[in-house]
Amino acid sequence: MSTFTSSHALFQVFSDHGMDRVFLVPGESYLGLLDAVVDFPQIDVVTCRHESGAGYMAVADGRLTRKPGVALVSRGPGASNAAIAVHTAQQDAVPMILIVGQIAARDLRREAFQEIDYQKMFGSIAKWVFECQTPEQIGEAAFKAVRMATSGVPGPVVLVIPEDIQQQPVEKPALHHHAQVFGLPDAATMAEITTRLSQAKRPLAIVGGSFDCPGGREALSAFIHHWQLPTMVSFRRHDIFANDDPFFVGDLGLSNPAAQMATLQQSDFILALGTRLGDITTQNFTFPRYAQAPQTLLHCYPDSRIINWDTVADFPLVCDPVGLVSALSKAQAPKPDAGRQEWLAGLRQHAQKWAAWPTRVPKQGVNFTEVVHAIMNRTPLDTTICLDAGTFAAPVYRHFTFKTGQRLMAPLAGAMGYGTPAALACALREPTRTTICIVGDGGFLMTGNEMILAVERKLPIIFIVSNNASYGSIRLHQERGYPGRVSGTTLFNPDFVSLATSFGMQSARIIDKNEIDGVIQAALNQRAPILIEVNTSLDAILP
Ligand SMILES: Cc1ncc(C[n+]2csc(CCOP(=O)(O)OP(=O)(O)O)c2C)c(N)n1
Ligand SMILES: [Mg+2]
Repeated sequence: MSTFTSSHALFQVFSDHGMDRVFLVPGESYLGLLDAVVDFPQIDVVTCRHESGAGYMAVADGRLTRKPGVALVSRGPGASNAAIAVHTAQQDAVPMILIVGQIAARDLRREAFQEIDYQKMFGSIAKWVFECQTPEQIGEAAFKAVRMATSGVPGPVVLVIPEDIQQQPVEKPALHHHAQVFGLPDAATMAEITTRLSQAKRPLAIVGGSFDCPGGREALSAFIHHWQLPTMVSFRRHDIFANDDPFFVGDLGLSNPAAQMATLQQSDFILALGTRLGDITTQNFTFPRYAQAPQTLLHCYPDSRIINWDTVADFPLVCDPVGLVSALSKAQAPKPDAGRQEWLAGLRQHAQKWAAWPTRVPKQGVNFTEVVHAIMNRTPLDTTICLDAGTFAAPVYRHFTFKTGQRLMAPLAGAMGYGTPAALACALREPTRTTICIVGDGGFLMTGNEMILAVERKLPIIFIVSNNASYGSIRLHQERGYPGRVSGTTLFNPDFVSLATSFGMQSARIIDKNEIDGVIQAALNQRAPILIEVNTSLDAILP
């Protein structure tokens, strides 16, 4: 690079923070940025087909790397298409930076061609929205974006850069954000926690996303075993704690049975570790009960905004959950006690009953639960399962046993269209792992075009499309609330197998349950991108 420009400053800061990939759909509003990235060969530029795909890939990449996933989009139309990813990053607590090219600074707020005031547009879904006004601000804004996206509850930041300030000479920035350090509670509080934990007769740990970091799961597992604590995972965080562990007692999700919840209410000490205790995990703020639970509540999360907000804790701990459990693992724990064993056994019974595989033989088509069962039986430990939103995913959440090493990438936001881009981002990062994308016929046609990247980059992803010719999840709700009045939920579909062939991919179709095992195994063996269309039964999911 001959002259160091304001756009170089942006990529310099990103590069200095180990951010080595950007996802984009180009636009004339950020030609300066596109030009500058040429001078950063260490940054992989992934060209996408739709800004929602680029945004979702950035969300998945941010979740995997714990560094902000970056998407670059054009003003107005591009930014509008990317909004779903900003929303998903917020709901999923994932660090992400959306860069938006903007109309020239001199024309701001004149309703110029494709102008949007992004502060207003993204103000309530992004952690921070900043529109740079001068070239000199860009490097500093990039630094603050990294800091904002990754600290506290991780989340999305939107950086808006007018086209006429992208190519001015500036000084090279030297800014580096180090992870914030949170101290552990003082010795007296730690002693009080261990005393109360030793005395607890019916303790329960609820564990969440903060353990999704190197060493996090291991530290958590050591702590749970040391203190012999029945453990539940928070909403869609199934892979935080091994589901075949003797202390695993299920997940807190959308449909926990009433009998299970009644037993859980009898706990006397809840440790909410690294979870925001959101509405779904807490079963609409009933467990732990809003605003003050009858149980002793320890709530540990590295953001003071979360602690003592919806649910008041007896031990409100704004610190690193991994550090906390590591410290508590060193304290003296009580000997196994018959009462606690009985409590654990009761909770395990509830979880196992709920997770038992059903056998429902549909009138037509394949029961998709059987496909999920085959995937579970045949996938290795280094498998990443990427889910879209829809009923096809229900058996994964309910019945799939995630073992140590297996990973779940599911949109906490319940956003359709996430599965395919997420699988691509995962396979780009970890091409030797087995990556399986499970998606419905509805969600697949939202972002499925991005699948071409698997062919371009030779990513051995298995795309499994559950085709029930319906927005099945909504049809299910419709049948419950308005029986027999089908409206707006039936889908007329293309031939997905031919579609995959036209993309230059292998493809297969499952129309009978006897084909499931063979097709899944063959796909796992071939280590090349493949799409499997499953002729999924709709009546198997309807009431
Ligand atoms: C972007 C987006 N639009 C709409 C919805 C509402 N929604 C949730 S599930 C669903 C249907 C999913 O259909 P499909 O992908 O075919 O999966 P199925 O439920 O049939 O298994 C819809 C429309 C959503 N969650 N996200
Ligand atoms: Mg469907």
